[in-house]
Amino acid sequence: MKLYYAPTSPFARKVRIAIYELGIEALVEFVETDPWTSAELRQLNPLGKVPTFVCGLEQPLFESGLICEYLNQYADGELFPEPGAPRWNVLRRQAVADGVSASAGRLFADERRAANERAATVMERQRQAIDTGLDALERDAAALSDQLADIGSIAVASSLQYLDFRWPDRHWSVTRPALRGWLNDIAQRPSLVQTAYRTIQP
Ligand SMILES: N[C@@H](CCC(=O)N[C@@H](CS)C(=O)NCC(=O)O)C(=O)O
Repeated sequence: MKLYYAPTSPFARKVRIAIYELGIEALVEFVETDPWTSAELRQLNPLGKVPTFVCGLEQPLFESGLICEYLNQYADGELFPEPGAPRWNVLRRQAVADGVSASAGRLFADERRAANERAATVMERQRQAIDTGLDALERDAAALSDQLADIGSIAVASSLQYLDFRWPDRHWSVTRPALRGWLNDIAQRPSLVQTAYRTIQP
C-alpha cells in the first residue's frame, strides 16, 4: 500500500496519524509528494491532491476521510463507530476539524500573495470559520479521546497542530484552554511524533 502525502498537509497528516494508531505503518510506503508539481499524482488522482492512496483496489482512493475508512476496515480498527449517534458525533467533529484545516490552508496561502492579489473579504471569511470552528471544538473538547481512538479526535489533533505549525505566534488557545490541555496531553503519542509537520525543502 502506498500513501502519497505532503509533510505540510493536514489532510495527509490525518491519514498518517490513523495509520500509526491502527498499527499498520510497516505495511504502508509513504511517498512524499508535491501536489502542485507531481504529474504522477495527477495520473493517480484526477484532482491532483494529497492524500492519495494506492491499495489493492482497481483505482486509487483519495479524500482523507475515505482513505481512513478504508484503512480502518482493513485493520479491523474502531476509528469509526458503528452506525448510530456516536458515529455521527465523531464524523461531525471530523467535519469541523477538516473545515478549520481547509480554511487555515487557504488563509495561509492568501497571506503569502501580493497585497493586490488578496481578497480581504475572502480572507476574513476564512478567519471567521477558523474562529467559530475552534469555538465549537472547544465546547466539545470533553468528548475528544486522549488515546486518539476515533477519527474525529485524530482530525482535531491534525488541525490544531497545523495552526501551531503555520502560525506559532497566533495564540488560538488563549481562549480555548480545554483544547490546548487535550493537545498537550496527547502530544507525545508516537502517531503524532512520527508524523510531525515539517516544511518542504525546495
Ligand atoms: N478534502 C480533501 C482535501 C485535500 C487537500 O486539499 N489537499 C491539499 C494539501 S493540504 C492539496 O493537495 N492541494 C493541492 C491542490 O489543491 O492542487 C481531503 O480530505 O483529502
